Amino acid sequence: MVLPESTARSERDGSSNYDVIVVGAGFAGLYMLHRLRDAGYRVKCFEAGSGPGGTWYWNRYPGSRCDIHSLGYSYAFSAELEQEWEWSEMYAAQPEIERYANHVADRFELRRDIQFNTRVVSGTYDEAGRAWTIKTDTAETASTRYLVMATGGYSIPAKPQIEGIGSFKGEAYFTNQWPLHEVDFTGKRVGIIGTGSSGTQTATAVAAEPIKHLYVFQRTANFIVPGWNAPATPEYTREFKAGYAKFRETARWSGNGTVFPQVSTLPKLTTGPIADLDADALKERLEQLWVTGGLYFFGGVSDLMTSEAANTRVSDFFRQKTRDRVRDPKLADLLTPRGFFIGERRIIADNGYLEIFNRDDVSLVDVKSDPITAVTPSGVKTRDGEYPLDILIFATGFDSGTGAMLNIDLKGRNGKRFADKWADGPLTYLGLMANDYPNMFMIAQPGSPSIRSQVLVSIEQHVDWIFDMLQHAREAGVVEIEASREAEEAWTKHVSDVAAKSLFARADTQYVGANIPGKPRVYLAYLGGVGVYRKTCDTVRENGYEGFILKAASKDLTKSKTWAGAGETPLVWGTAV
Ligand code: N01
Repeated sequence: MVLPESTARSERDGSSNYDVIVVGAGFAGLYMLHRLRDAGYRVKCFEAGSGPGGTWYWNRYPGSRCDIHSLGYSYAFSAELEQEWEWSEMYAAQPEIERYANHVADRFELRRDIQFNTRVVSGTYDEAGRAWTIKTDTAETASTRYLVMATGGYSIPAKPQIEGIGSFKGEAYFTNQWPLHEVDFTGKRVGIIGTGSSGTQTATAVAAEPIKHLYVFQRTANFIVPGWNAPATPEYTREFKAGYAKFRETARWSGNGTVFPQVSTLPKLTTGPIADLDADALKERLEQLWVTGGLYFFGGVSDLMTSEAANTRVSDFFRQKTRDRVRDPKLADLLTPRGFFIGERRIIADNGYLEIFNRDDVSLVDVKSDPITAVTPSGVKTRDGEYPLDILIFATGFDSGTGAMLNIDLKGRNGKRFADKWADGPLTYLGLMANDYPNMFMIAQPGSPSIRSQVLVSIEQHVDWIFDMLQHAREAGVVEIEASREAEEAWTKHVSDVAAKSLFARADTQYVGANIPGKPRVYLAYLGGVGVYRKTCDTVRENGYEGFILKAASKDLTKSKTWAGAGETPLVWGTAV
């Protein structure tokens, strides 16, 4: 195999020069490393954790579980891997997903090029050398022509602004930085702050432990749909695997990448709009959504995010279902979401969460009406009460989307700080690159479907696209790739225009940065849908990488600095199952 010039050079002088440095060994980083190394690039991956898996490594809290069928929430790039890996449950728990990440690392011999326990803290672009130099928290330095940020959308914990947060004398944990050791809940008074996906899963699992008492501190009640987790039976697995090719292809061109499997052991999901259905037809469709469970009704109700009438019908139905599951009407009322549309905030797929509130040793503390005023050495203080605790768990979310990119001190052309570039919100072309930051790619970051998509679908699409671009660069002798300012401006406007058409951009959610004080209000993900987005990226490639500035050693190979545009983009995020 003919190695790229930089490879040959670095192998000769033994320096830490790479063709590509990949930051992060989550699902994005693992696949990027695999593709590039297979094609002969000299690649190094740095990972802060002690093992692979990224988000699924760090979020090892009790009850952590996937809420999309695991046979779908897995890599599609290898038919052998697809067939050989056996999921034990329809919705796998974190330990099994982490085992899967480890299996992938072993099967494709990725570990030898991953340096674990090493966090990349900075990256500086050298314009003359057309290369990046990164530094790590282990005081290492390495250079690379290309930098790929596989840093995830949910990597940096949000820091709750609560007085005295560090003063608690008992055991304190963040769900997204859960320790590797076992936590013993026996006979303990446990408090959980936060009732998003992480908090509700943790609460359900902790309630199953021999605790003394569990206090769930809820500020906002979320929409809860049943997860219907069950063992992955041999028939279900066999049938799913037999239909893999079609399933994967449908997901690639779908709305948000989440596709309900057409497997005979599962209920059938009908798709289409519901705003105009008559009462009987509506009831039938909504009950079908209930037995289907999970997050699939984004596909099942195609007008969910564009029609207030449709959304209200679904929202009211799920509100009633919540009330039906909780015996005490006062508690049921507190647990019922109100004031926003279903889907605006992350929907929660539960497996018995609401029922824990039918027990005497579990209490809901409504911190909307009685706000938390402080964490004290002995527990949590609210305006009207005090809750002594042995264990306090923060399930308080993430600096979503932008957090990880901004956590690394990146300097592009003329030493320009990336944090300054994104000070008013993310600016990208296709979510893949940013002007003034040549040779730096991003996987599933803001400006792409990212945190509002089935992220494995998004990751594979990005990795394949970046790989094609690097192959093109290699063949054409390109040494510098950069998003043009014009294309970046046009794309960023497009992302914002598409979001403005959706009901979902209105609420104060993590998706607009509202959970982090001072974060600019920008819809962080592209809502055109993964299929539309894929088509757009493919067209850009077919048009000779329009919108990208491509420089060979002494020649400008740029085809066009402008992006031709996506035309009229239908809002299909919630459609196409
Ligand atoms: O975080 P969140 P998450 N006082 O931001 C509350 C993915 N995920 O880790 O809503 C009191 O959703 C906050 O209250 P409010 C998934 O994509 C997937 O749960 O701001 N409460 C909220 O209840 C998801 O979108 C899976 O009023 C405070 C909670 O903390 C993403 O990760 C599992 C507070 C934060 O909820 C993030 O989910 C887990 C305060 N000071 C996660 N500060 C699955 O696949 C914050 N809160 C199933």
